[in-house]
This record gives sequence, structure tokens and C-alpha cells, in this order.
Amino acid sequence: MYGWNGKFLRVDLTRRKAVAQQYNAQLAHIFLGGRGFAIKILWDELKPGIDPFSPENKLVIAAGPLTGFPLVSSGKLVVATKSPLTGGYGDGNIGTNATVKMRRAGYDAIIIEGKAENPSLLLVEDDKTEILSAKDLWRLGTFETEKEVKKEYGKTAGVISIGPGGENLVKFANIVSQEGRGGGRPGIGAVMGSKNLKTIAIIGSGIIPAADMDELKTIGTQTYREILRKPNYKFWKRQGTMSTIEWSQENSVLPTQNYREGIFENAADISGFAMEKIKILNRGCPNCNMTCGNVVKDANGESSELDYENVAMLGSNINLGDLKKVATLNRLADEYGIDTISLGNTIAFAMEASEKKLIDYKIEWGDYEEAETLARYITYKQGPGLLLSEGVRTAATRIGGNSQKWAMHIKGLEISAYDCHVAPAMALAYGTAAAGAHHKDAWVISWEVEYGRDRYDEAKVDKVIELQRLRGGMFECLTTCRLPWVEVGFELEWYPKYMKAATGLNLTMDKIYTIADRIYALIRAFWVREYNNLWSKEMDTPPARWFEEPLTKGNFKGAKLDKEKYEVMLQMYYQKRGWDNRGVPMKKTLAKLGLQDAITELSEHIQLTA
Ligand code: PTT
Ligand code: SF4
Repeated sequence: MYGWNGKFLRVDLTRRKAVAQQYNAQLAHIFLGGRGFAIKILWDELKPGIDPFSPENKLVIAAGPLTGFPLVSSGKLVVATKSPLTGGYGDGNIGTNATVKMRRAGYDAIIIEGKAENPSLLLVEDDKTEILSAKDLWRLGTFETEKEVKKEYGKTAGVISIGPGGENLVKFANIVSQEGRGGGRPGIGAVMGSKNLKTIAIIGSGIIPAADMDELKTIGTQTYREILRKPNYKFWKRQGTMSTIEWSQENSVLPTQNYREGIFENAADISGFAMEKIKILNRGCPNCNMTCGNVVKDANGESSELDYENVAMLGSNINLGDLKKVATLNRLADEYGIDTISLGNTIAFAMEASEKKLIDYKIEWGDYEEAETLARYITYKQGPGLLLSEGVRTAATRIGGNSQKWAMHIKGLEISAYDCHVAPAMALAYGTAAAGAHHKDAWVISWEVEYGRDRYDEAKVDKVIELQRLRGGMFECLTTCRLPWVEVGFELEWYPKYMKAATGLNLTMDKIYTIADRIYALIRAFWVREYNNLWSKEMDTPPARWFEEPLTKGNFKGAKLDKEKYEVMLQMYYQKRGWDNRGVPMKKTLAKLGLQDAITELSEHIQLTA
């Protein structure tokens, strides 16, 4: 096999054993890698209904057939598990040297099962694996943890770690690497914490096998140069994802005060241009020449790496218009190892609940000091943090008072940073994303703004599916960064060429789409298997706020989503995917995608439509 190493590393923390396992080419050809491997492993190996924090849950870290090669932005890693936040499939994507090192150590994925007795460090050094004590690292923030690990195992070791958020099982704790790359929004870091696994260090010195290494290096060099020539490249290096703040404000989609509004009066103060004034350097993921991590000095003079989502959620959404203070909250989240999107969403929820006197705790819109305190309370599960660390879905259920209408989540995952009062396609993208309300699967909003905001039609449904196939399917499986394509217009045609050089296979876009559809169907089957008869199309529906409370400001004043028309689009989406009117894959769809086993298994949990 070329392109793939053909090996997984399986680590049982309970028995303190690690074994390398060969897998066959068939698996690689039908699931590709990354998210594809993750869902296949979790579907096959997890018993339905398990507690996500029990030793029975598994944590998969997986790369794809392009990861780690000298190809454009190929330093990404998928981290996946059964999510404690949503109860369904959860994953995230981190740019980290750990993925390159894992591939060079000879593995395409690491499957972590069981639970270590004490805080542990997993060390993978080529074909040697050790489970070591992490007693001295426990309670450290993610930056210090990585620093200490590198002191011991060398600067070039790839390291991913959890912070106190993951240790304390905050349901939206994630995994952090390289002081500013964070991934695993639906609590993947908390599952790592439940296994007493503080950090993973990987040293890999081998060569990833390629079908045609000369060709791979030639097109690698050619395409890195091509990126440099892209017209938008220079501006991208200046602002990265931060330019989206201005765009979102112009288009009334910048989440403000818990998604009540789509414009923020202090947007200019937290924009990409404001960021440029306090920026000190660019950082990025391995194998990338677009390095888009904007490192700034925060309110305490510490460095903090800013991206659009972080700033919108910890800025406009909580009504905070001071970028240095936003940067401090962002740094705290990275140090604690908690997801910035869910944190900003949850703080905004608390501010609204406080305003409506549904909780005793007092926190006003834009109150930076209290927001910082609340981030700490959440991380350490103190005071109001105990409830809020469960995420807004659970918090709303507990505090009542109609708060479910403005608990801004879908399937339990807090919505990321686009307001959808006038963006039905983006609402559908959130509604049907693989892990809950995440923009990663289909960032359709930029297309939608051009196409026509208030239309509810088939073209929008088609676009959501097309983007899910590319972003949630191809990029999550190959596993490389999608931003060269999304942000500077790197042509998609390069990926089949990359695949040919890496694996020797002719992977056409049609074949990629079929693989993506297979993965979406299996992820959906995973959700349905977990929820059984509690599953309904409501699970794919955004919160009531967007349908019932119109915008009160800006060009779209008075606008809101139309529930009936949204439902028509949702049914159209199901039909096109071959799912029934509850959003459950039909037998014939599963059969067509080669998922016969899933028919038998899923039939034990819910009645399937033929
Ligand atoms: C992703 C989500 C995002 S998406 C952001 S900013 W974005 C937030 N980043 C966080 C962070 O930082 N620290 C923290 N404690 N929590 C954070 N939560 C949020 O997580 C990220 C980039 C970005 S920046 C994006 S869009 C793209 N995402 C990609 C993806 O998902 N897949 C892929 N193949 N390529 C991608 N390229 C881009 O990567 P989740 P990163 Mg992220 C500090 O994890 O769970 O998927 O949620 O990984 O290495 O930081 O790169 O405006
Ligand atoms: Fe990482 Fe940005 Fe490069 Fe993507 S473009 S690989 S997120 S540095």
C-alpha cells in the first residue's frame, strides 16, 4: 500500500498495552482516512449507549493519505470520540506536528481505549510505545505542559495535550497543540481527561511511503509556489480568518449578544485591521506556507493567537469590544483547553440568563472581568461554572423559563460564529453538520450572500451537500487543511493529482463524493443508534430565537427565519441524501453505499425505511 502506512496503533490504557495493527487496503479505499477512519472505528467498536466518560469509550486520532507529505497544508489531525456534550459523534481538526510525526512513526491512526490508573503521558517513538506518569504535568495549562514535554523529548516532538478543562471533564474541553492550535469542540479533550491521559508525545523518523515520490515532490514544490502567486495571498498573511469580522458585520451575520443581532457597534475595534495594530507574528500548522495564526499581545502583555471564530464568540457575542481583552479570554481558553466557540456561546447564555433573572449569578453584557472569572469557574466547575460546564443545552433544561429558545446549539453543540436570521442555507448547514452546529462541514454563507439571502430553494440544498462532500468529506479524510482552497483559491484539481502521486490510485471527484456520502450516512447512523426513538428531525433544526425573534438593527431589521420553509429545505436535503423524513438513512441508501452491516445493526435500534 502506498500513501497509507497500513497500520494503526491501539493503546489500552487500562492494561497498559500498545499493539500495532495492520489494516487492509479495502478499508483505506472505502474510508480514505481521518474522519473516515474515525467513524468506521467508532461505529464498529463502541457499544451503543455507553457513557462517553467510561473506559469503554475510545479516542481516535487519525490522519489521512496526504497528511505529512510535503504537500500544501498537509499538517492536520482528526480527533474523534463519542461526545460527552452531544451524546453523538464528535470530532475536531487540529494543525499539529503530532500528525506528521505519527505518520512518520508508521501509523495512520492511534486508537486509545480504557482508562489509565493515574495521570499519564503516552509516548510514541517510532515503533516503541510507553505509557508514562504525567503526575507532574497534571493541573498545568496546555502551553506549559507542551513546554515540559518538549524539554524531556526534544523540540521536534509532536505534542497534543489537555488543560484543566479536560482534566475536570468540562463537556466542551478540547485538545491543544503548539500554543494556539485547538481542536475537538464537542468535548474530545474531556474524554482524553476521563482516560487520565494528559498528553501524547510523538517522535517519528521514518518515511511515509509514496507511490511516486519524485512526482509528489515535484507537484509539491510547484503547488507551494502557486500558493505564493495567488492574488489574495498577501492579505491572507496579514489577517488570516480575521478579515471575516468585517465581512460578517457588513452582511449582518456577526453574532451579537447571544445571536440576537447580526451587527455589533464596536465591530471595527475587534476587526482584522484592529488586530493588525497589535499583531506581533504569524504562526501556523506544519507543512503550510499560508501560516494564518495571528499572534497578538493581549491585555496582560501575553501572546494569544486569534482567529475569526474566537474573536466573534468572545467579542461581539458577549458584547465585548476591546480586542486585547478578547485576546486574554482567548488565551485563557487555550491554556485551559476549552473550546472558544462554546465558551463564548455559554458566557453569552449566562449573560442573558442573568439579565432575565433566571440565575442568581450576576454578569452583565460586555463585563470583561466577570467573563474572565466565569471562564475560570467553568474550567474548575465552581459556582455557576458547575452547571455551565455542561454546555447550554443542559443549562437551559435545568434553568427553564423558555431559555431553550435562546440556548444557541444544535444537537447539543454550541453554534459557531454566524448569525442565521437571514441565512437559511447556513442554518441548514448547521442543522445537518456531522458533529452538531459547526461551520466546518459547509461554510455556505459566503456563497449564500451572493446568491440571495432570503431564498429557500433547491440550489441552496445542493450547495450545502456539495460543500459537505468537499469540506466535511474530502478535506477531513485526506486529511489536509481546506483553507488554501477556501481562502486563496487553490484549485481542487490538485487533490486527485496529489492522491495519484501519494497512493497510485485514480481518485476522481465522483469517487470522493461517494466516499463522503458513505461517511455522512455512517455518522448519521451513529447518532440515530445513540438516540434511538428520541431521534427526530427536530435534532436538525436551529433554536427558536432565529425563527421567532426578528433582528432589530441594521439592513435586515425585522427579518427572521421561516420555519415552514426551513422544513421544506430540510426534507429536500433528506431526500437528496437518501434519508427518510426523520433524517434516518434508508436501507437502500445504506446498501448502495456498501454499508450493509449498518442496516442490520441500526434495525435493532429503530425501524428503518426500505
Ligand atoms: C474548530 C474551531 C475553530 S474553526 C476555531 S477558530 W476557525 C476555534 N479555535 C480554537 C482555538 O484556537 N482555541 C481553543 N481553545 N478553542 C478553539 N475552538 C474553535 O475551534 C484552525 C484553522 C481554522 S481557524 C479553521 S476555521 C479551519 N478548520 C479546519 C478544519 O476544521 N478542517 C480542515 N481540514 N482544515 C481546517 N483548516 C482551518 O484550521 P474543531 P487549528 Mg480547529 C486556538 O478544531 O473542533 O474542528 O473546531 O484547529 O489547528 O487551530 O486550525 O475561524
Ligand atoms: Fe494551518 Fe492556516 Fe495553514 Fe490551514 S492555512 S494549515 S489553518 S496555518
